[in-house]
Amino acid sequence: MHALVRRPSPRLAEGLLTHLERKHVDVDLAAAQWEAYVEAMRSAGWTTHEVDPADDCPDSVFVEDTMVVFGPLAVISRPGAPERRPETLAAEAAVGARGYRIAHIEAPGTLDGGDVLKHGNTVWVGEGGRTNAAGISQLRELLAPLGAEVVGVPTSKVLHLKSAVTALPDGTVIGHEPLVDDPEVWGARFLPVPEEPGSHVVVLDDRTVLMAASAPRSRRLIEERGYRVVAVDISEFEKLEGCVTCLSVRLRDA
Ligand code: CIR
Repeated sequence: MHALVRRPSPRLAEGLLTHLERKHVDVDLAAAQWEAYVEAMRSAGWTTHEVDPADDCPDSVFVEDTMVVFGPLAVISRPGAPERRPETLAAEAAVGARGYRIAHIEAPGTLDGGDVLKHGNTVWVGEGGRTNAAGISQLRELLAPLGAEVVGVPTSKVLHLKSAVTALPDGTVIGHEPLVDDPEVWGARFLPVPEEPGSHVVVLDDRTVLMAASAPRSRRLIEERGYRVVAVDISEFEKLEGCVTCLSVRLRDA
């Protein structure tokens, strides 16, 4: 199991904000939290590969947004925020070096990896501030030959679809309901969680998920369903609208 990560920029504190007020970001603490996040992945059996840093891009640590990986294909994104577009270059080189076939989202399409939730062959894509309809239809065409069904999901209350919902290994979709445009998209598979960061999980294996330490009540709910939860403090990234999912790209299909 392999994953891409990217060391935070010294300019992290200048990261973009859409839904939050700017708060002081402690860049040294962020660096320590990032190391602990990477260590948590390694302890769970993942080999991490660093994408070359992009020190001029404050949001580059949120490496998930640079691509969508499905089977043997890496679709390099065209981030909705123009400031973030230079981030994709080194990310493409890193995933290419791991043997992935490369495709690109092209103008006028925009798409951020944080808007893409995969489970099995279903790929839900948030259409909102960062990802547009053209980006979604390009992704649909690129993934259709691989057997993926791409489903567009309106996303107006949060930055990215995965700021509102993610999936447990069994396909249960967890979300903090006030931030989900339409939970009916997932019908009976939808499980509400009591805290916003409680809706963010990184699946480490069939029984284990990584979560933010800021969601203890949601953590208990997930543990009651039989999962082991590894919790990490990512407070400095949360101040920049980042969550556990955005800090890595898992390549286990490679
Ligand atoms: C941004 O606005 O792009 C960053 N400050 C946060 C990106 C978080 N990424 C994610 O949720 N996938």
